[in-house]
Amino acid sequence: MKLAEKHNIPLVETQAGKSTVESTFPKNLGGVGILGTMAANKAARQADLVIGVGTRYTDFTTSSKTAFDFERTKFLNINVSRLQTYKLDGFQVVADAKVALENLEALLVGYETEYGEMLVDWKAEWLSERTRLSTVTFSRENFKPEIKDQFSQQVLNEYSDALKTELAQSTAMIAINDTVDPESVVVGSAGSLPGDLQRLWHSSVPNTYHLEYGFSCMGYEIAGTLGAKLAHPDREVYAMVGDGSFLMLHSELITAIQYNHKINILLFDNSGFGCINNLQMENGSGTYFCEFRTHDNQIMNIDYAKVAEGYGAKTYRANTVDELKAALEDAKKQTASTLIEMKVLPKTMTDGYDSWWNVGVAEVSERKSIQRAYEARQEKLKKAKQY
Ligand SMILES: Cc1ncc(C[n+]2csc(CCOP(=O)(O)OP(=O)(O)O)c2C)c(N)n1
Ligand SMILES: [Mg+2]
Repeated sequence: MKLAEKHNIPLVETQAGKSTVESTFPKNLGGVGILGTMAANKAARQADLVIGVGTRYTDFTTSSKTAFDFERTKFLNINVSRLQTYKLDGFQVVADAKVALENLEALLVGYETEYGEMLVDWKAEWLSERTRLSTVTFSRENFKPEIKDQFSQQVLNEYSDALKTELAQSTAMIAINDTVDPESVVVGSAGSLPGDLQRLWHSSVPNTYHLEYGFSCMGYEIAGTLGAKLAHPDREVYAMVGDGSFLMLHSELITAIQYNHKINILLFDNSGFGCINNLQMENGSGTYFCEFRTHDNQIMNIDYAKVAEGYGAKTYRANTVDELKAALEDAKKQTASTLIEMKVLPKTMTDGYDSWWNVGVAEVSERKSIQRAYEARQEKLKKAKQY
């Protein structure tokens, strides 16, 4: 923070690094890469030097090696793991981060980056985008551009009718951020939620954001939240979990009830593997078995609150922002574990900002849409750093 402040250096975050520095810190432009903010991705593209502090430069951080101007940008990698320092042909500094940064500070006396007021403007621009995302409303006639437009209006209306909701995921996410105590810990792992969390979640207290994004393993969310509770018995802990991840693994909810460690589960039910459905549809396959529909094509509306109630949790159903905020306030007062079920519309997660993910597409297909997606990927790969 000192270095960023003194020399006007933008600070961008990875999933593992988030909540090391408060979101309110003026030079903190938020998440970078595939799940990053517009502000952080702009700063990354314009940097001539990237100082990687403990980062492993995963595919998500580098937008599959397209996030930076590799012709020009150099990398200085500070890491306790020698292996990690070699990444992106970086200058290798095997050291403790704090010691290395303090040494760097001594060398930078009088230096200031050329970002100037741009950092202030980018941050302000992103905050207004975030505000816009906090009020996304579904419309029956005309869905707005912030809702991914892969499903037709008719299909979205069908979801709205089946799930009896008009709630957008990004709206719900920011409402939760506004309502839970800043010292509480949020835990996530898989689905579309990590993207919304990395872009939208503001941490104002250090070490309150815990994302398993090494493998993004579905089913980690509730188990990880129980772990966070054991580490922080005096804080509220919240699992951010999709319906797909919940179905895959939630048995630690029973362990939490059994041993009286209170956890809170925030279940975002969009009736499907939403992010995988996005990948299918963005890459020419169309929708393929990732919507939870019955044999006769009816959208499934599963009563997850009832499931958790059966285990002995205190449960809520919240399909509007007001219901959600009331449920969160009441959940804080409980001593037992809680689950808040939200029915959210598919395609209302946030989208990328000048980023790209190298997703495999079949090279051979009779489908024109897949052939086009394959060509587009090959084009994009030309711009990615090659080794
Ligand atoms: C153990 C495991 N299996 C498969 C995957 C691949 N995968 C990532 S997200 C996802 C679907 C998640 O669905 P859901 O939890 O409902 O989240 P949504 O995308 O709908 O927000 C799948 C199958 C994974 N990350 N982990
Ligand atoms: Mg889902």
